[in-house]
Amino acid sequence: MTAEHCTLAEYLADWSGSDTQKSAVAETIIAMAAASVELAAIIAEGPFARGLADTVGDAGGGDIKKFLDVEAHKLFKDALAGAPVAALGSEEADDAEILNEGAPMVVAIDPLDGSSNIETNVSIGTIFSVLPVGGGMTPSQALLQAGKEQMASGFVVYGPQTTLIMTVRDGTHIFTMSPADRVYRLTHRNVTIATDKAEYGVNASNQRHWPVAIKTYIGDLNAGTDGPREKNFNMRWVGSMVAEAYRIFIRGGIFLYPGDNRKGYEQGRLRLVYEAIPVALLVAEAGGAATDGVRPILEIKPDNLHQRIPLVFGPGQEVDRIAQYIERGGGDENSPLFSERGLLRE
Ligand code: AHM
Ligand code: MG
Repeated sequence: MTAEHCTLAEYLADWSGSDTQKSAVAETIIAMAAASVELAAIIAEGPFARGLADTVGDAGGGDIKKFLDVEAHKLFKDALAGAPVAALGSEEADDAEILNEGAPMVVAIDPLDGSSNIETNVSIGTIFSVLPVGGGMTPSQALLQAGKEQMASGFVVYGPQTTLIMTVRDGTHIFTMSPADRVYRLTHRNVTIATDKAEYGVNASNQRHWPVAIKTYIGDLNAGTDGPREKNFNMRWVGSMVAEAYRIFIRGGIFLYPGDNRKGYEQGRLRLVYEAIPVALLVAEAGGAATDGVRPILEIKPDNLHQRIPLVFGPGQEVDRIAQYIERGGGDENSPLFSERGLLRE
C-alpha cells in the first residue's frame, strides 16, 4: 500500500490540522463513514438478513419506505448523535430531528438511495450534506441553506466495492473500503469529470411526459452520427442516482432527471436538500456543473426539507447545452426535431 492510499481518518486529520471547525467536520464524516461500513455489512448479507426490501410504509409523495431505508436511517442517526451535529434532516423523517443542541453543524441525508434496487443486487447508496449553523439560525433553518454554504458533502456506493466519494471543498476524492479490514482508503485523488464521454443517463420510459426541450435534446443524442451532434451516444440507467453519479465521476457522461407532466413529477423526482445539493458540490469540485436545467443547484435556496428539483449534471459544456435547449423553448437550431416543431407551432 502506497502513501497515496492513506486512510480516510488520516486524510481528514491532515486536512483539518488544529482548526476546530474543520475537526468537527472531520469527526462528522468519520461517524458517517463508520455507519456506512455497518450498513455495507447488512447489505452484503442480502437474503440472509431479514427482508431488507420489505415494504414497511409510505414515505410520502408516492415513495415506498422499505425495511432497509428505516434501518439505514437509524444507523446514521445513532452515529451522528455522537458527532458535533445539531440536527439531522433525512429523507426518512418528516421533520428535522434535533441531535445535539448548540452543535456547530447540521447534516442532511438520504440514508438509502436507490431503494427500488435493494433486492436486485444492484448498487445502492447513502448521500450526505454538511452545513454550518450560522448566527441566529435554528437547526431547521440551517438545513435549508443554499448548497453553496455546504462545508462538505459526499455519498457512499454499496456496490461491487463500497466506495465513499467526498469533498471537504478541497477537490473531490474517492475512498474505497478495503474488505480485509473494512477501512476506507484514498483511491482517487482530485477526480475531474471527463468532458468527452458520449454517454447519458435518463429514465427513458418517461419520454412521453418530458417537456419539448428535453425530448429534443435526447432526440438529438439518439440521432447519433446522423444528427446535429454527429456522433453516437450510449445510454445507461441504473435507477440509483449514486451509481449514475459514480459512473460520471469515473468516466464522464451526463445525467438528467427532468421535471415532467406526470402528477407529482413537475419538479422531477429527486430531492433538493439531500440528493441534488450534495451531488452538486461534488460535481463542482470535480470541475463539472449541476443545474435544475437552467439555475445552478448550489445557488437555489430550499423552501422545505423534502422539496423536489429537476436535476442535470455532468461536464459544464453539456449542462450549458441543455440550458440552451430549455431557453430556446425547444431544441438546438440545427436539430431536425426543432425545425419540425417550429413548423408545427406556426
Ligand atoms: P430513492 O431515494 O427513494 O431511492 O429515490 C431516488 C432514486 C434515484 O436514485 C434514482 O435516480 C431515481 O430515484 C430513479 O427513478 P426512476 O424510478 O424514475 O428510475
Ligand atoms: Mg435517493
